[in-house]
Amino acid sequence: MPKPSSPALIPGGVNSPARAFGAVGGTPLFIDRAEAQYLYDLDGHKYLDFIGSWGPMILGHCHPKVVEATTAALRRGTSYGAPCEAESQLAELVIDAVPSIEMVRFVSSGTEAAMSALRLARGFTGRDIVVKFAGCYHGHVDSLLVAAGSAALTLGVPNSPGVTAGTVKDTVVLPYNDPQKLADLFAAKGDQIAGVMLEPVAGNMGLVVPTAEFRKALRDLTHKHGALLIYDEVMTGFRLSYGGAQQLLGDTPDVTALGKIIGGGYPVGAYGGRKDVMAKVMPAGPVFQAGTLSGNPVAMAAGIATLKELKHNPPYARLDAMSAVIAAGLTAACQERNIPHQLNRVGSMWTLFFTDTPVTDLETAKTSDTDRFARFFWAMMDRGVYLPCSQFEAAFTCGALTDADVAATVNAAKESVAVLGERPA
Ligand code: KE4
Repeated sequence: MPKPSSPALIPGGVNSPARAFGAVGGTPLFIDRAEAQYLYDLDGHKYLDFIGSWGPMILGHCHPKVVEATTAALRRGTSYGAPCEAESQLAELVIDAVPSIEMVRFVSSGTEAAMSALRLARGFTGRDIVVKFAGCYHGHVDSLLVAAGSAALTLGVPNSPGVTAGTVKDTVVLPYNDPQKLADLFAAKGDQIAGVMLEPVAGNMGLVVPTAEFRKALRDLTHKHGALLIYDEVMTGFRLSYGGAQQLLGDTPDVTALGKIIGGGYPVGAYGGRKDVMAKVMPAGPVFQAGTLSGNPVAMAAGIATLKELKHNPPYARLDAMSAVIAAGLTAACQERNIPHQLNRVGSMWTLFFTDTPVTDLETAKTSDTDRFARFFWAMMDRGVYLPCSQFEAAFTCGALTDADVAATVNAAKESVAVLGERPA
């Protein structure tokens, strides 16, 4: 079987470092096909998929309604480079779902969404400084590739070569869940801050939950100083509830970045928010942003079908219940073996950290035993359970899972934890 892609053809043999298995060792699986809750590799092995393409596949793979909608769209042409009705249909669904979004612009990735939201915040306020939080990842936009999470953290380049000092001189990085440090910054430079961007539930340092105090400080301080509060919901949007993390938490940001699920597996990102802010986006306003494949009709069809299914048959309660059973099983398995662990979960996003320190930010996430995680990852893989290949990522439960799959996952976890070495105290 010829290698489908090799390091001789593509750097590292992958088109995104997050899937390079850098943190767990070994060679990435090459996937032949996916269906419902399963991935199938080139050798025909079947895996329960807890990555779901890093979030998009909340309904599972090849959902009939998504396949039907995209097949029909394909036959009407794949890209027009001109407005089409599907863009407005998906825009209406997004605006209807997320109360803080009054107007939305589609792009082709979460990176583009975050990058454009950042430019918009600076264009709207006329200010330069943007604030991000260590361990949060907003795609590979230069000015936010500082203390970044996800693959940047996993592979040890949270501050990538090629990002110049000039590019990041107006980026301030603070610790997540530290309202005092945020207040100190605003006291010193509040009138220079264009925006504060964060993952409202963080998934890119592993799953980290924001405190209510932190979220209140974010909203109060940005209001008080005229800075924009930007929720990067690329991962949490339509994942944690139909209205995203902000609906689940009861928050109202000024701008929201979206991606992943709104494309239903196709390349779609979006940014949206207050009408007065979005009115600054070209051609309505002066803030430039453009894209050849933005609003692509086939991608729009996938997003429309996905959001309609989520709206009319909301899976959230069941996703939460199944994830709770999995979390309880993982926790019990570690307790039985006296293995230091923290299980952080919000709905269908969860991470098992191998540390006895509560994980509330990047520094505490980094106390995890990543070697033990790697051994756990492979033990689960050997038992047909495909987890994210890094301690610093979130797992995603999908709606195609059955109760039998959940039980099999818990059983695989018990067997996998048993090989991790600790003995009862
Ligand atoms: P994309 O450009 O990869 O579509 O989105 C970037 C992005 C922005 N914001 C958040 C909160 C994100 O989680 C992401 C991308 N997430 C990673 C997984 N942690 C994508 C996986 C990858 O890079 O291959």
